[in-house]
Amino acid sequence: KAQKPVVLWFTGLSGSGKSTIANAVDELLNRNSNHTYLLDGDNIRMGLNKGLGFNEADRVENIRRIGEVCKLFTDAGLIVLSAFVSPFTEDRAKVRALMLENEFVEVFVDTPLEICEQRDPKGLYQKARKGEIPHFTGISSPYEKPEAAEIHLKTAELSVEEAAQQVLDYLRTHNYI
Ligand code: GGZ
Repeated sequence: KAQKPVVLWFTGLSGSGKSTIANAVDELLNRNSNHTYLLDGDNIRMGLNKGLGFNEADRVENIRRIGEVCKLFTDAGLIVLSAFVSPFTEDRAKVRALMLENEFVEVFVDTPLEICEQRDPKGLYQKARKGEIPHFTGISSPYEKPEAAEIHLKTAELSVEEAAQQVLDYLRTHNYI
């Protein structure tokens, strides 16, 4: 089935729903017979980027390597879904610059900090508040919001399925799928 390679770059706070929504988009794309690959902490920070932590230098290197992997996979023709906090505007811009024109679509998973902190599925915010996790995004490390993301998901107003559908609509409207 015809598709144009693209990176869907999900960015947002810990607990914002990046991975959950990216997985829902992945499932919809696969149902549509598209060829995809999903990158997240589970398959990158456990393997290729094992040994990188969360200080600024390590995050920069984390995102740089992920960008290079995205480049390889789009060269192979895939639709890549990448779900990392990626808190720094400059690092996201560098990945964008690595890709061909129109092969990078930024998806801002815009969930307010208060909601992420209320959810706190892994108890990380609570630990961060107690000072037990240094450089925690939103608490003791900055998150620079995208100013011009192609797709802005206001998750407080959307279900996971609606958010995923918004991404699919964008891909259809712009003839990626
Ligand atoms: C932010 C952290 C931290 C710190 C561990 N700050 O909710 P999660 O658990 O599953 O998602 C977070 C994930 C962030 O890794 P990324 O590779 O996406 O980050 S970045 O793009 O900034 O390199 C969280 C967990 O790892 N985690 N420590 N200090 N998130």
